[in-house]
Amino acid sequence: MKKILTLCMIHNDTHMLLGMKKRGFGEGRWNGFGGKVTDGEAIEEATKRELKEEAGITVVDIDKRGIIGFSFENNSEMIEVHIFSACNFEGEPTESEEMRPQWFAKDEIPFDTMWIDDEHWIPMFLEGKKFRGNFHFTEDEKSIISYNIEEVLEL
Ligand code: 6U4
Repeated sequence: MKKILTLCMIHNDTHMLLGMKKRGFGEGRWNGFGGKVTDGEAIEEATKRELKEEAGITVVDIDKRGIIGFSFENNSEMIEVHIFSACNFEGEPTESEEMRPQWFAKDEIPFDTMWIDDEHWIPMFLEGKKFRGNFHFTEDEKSIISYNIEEVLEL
């Protein structure tokens, strides 16, 4: 079984908007905004819906930048996260039940309090690259058992 999730990184020249996940998968970590793609929904559509629900903002243009597969020890479920970039949005980032938004300088991304794969792909993201990869985690989601990540020209 493969579950498709979206993740959108909002950023400008100097800062990135992250949200503190208040509940559910990834609770207690800073992350981009996103969630599950529902039946019949296009991935881009789901990305925009989640931005509205989780941060109260509306984006028009999003750019797909990465696809990463995640798997966990002793768990047959595969997760595929589609990662997007957005620079322009309407509305004021607002705390929701799920996320507390905060801006971070691009050279002060809080990797210590993020998913541990993030430090492997966020630098590529910030360099404007597109990428594809896979990460296999321990059951407790705290360590990477194996991974690969590479720049691609097309997704
Ligand atoms: P609800 O809405 O409560 O049923 P929940 O289980 O909280 O869903 P959801 O929908 O918020 O999960 O989706 C999880 C989010 O976490 C998605 O935006 C994708 C992102 N994510 C999952 N694994 C990740 C990882 N290893 N690294 C990362 N983001 C990840 O940076």
